[in-house]
Amino acid sequence: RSLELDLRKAIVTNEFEVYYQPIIDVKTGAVTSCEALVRWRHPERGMISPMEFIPLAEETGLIVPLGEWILRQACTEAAKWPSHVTIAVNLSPAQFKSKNLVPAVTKALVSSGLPAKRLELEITELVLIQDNESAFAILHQLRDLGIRIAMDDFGTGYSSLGYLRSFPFDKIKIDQSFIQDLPHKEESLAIVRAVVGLSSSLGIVTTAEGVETDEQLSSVTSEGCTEFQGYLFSRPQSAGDIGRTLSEQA
Ligand code: G
Ligand code: G
Ligand code: MN
Ligand code: NA
Repeated sequence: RSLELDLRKAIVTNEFEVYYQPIIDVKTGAVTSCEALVRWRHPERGMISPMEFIPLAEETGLIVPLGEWILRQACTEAAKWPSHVTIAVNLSPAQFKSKNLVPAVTKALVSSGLPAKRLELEITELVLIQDNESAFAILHQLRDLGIRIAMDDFGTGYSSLGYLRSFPFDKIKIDQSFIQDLPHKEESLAIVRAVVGLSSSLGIVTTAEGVETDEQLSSVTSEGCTEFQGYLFSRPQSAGDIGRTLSEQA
């Protein structure tokens, strides 16, 4: 059977689960936010990575109902966390083209009771590349609701700097490929330094992604990144586990 048919069925039979990865304030060491990362427990194939099924969900349009489910799930879970912790949810380009994104986000906030300021949406440049006028219009509507907008995987796309001029992003997530080269690869260090400098002049928070070692953490700390995320602190955790992690912190 094709993976596409399985994916259609999996939405109906609820084979997905949302995991949460903590994001830590570099200065205080406290968890400030968690990123929602979807998992698929396939009845025969076991865990399937989002790297495999998200692209398929995008091609088939199934990312729209799946993305709405993830948003609802993530907001509902986050509403139970200490109120200073925010939730970050990834959005795909297809969700922007669906015309239903703003109502779906609003519904997720209303049904979960999560205040808009505790929701952050992560987008990549791919969202802005095709029809960026309508994408920017949607982003402005979301931001007007009080939701924060983060630019994800920064540095891996084509024309990130122009997008920073066109929209007031709240956060830049520096792609893990730059962080994992630190501190020895000079080019990566120079790029991280430049991105942090640029972001701080624009009043934008920076998150270093994919921090796996103490050496990388001390490097992003001395470069002035605001936050970090990565296996060094924690892998993505189930809803139950992240609930316990956060209540131990509080
Ligand atoms: O842990 P990780 O393997 O979770 O995720 C792999 C890729 O899948 C990443 O690029 C991540 O952005 C993407 N991804 C994970 N969860 C979601 C989601 O809920 N929505 C979208 N659009 N992408 C996701
Ligand atoms: O594309 P996006 O940045 O949304 O997805 C984040 C991806 O990075 C997820 O697949 C997540 O599991 C993965 N990730 C998070 N922390 C680390 C890390 O420390 N090392 C590696 N290799 N991957 C990580
Ligand atoms: Mn992300
Ligand atoms: Na990223």
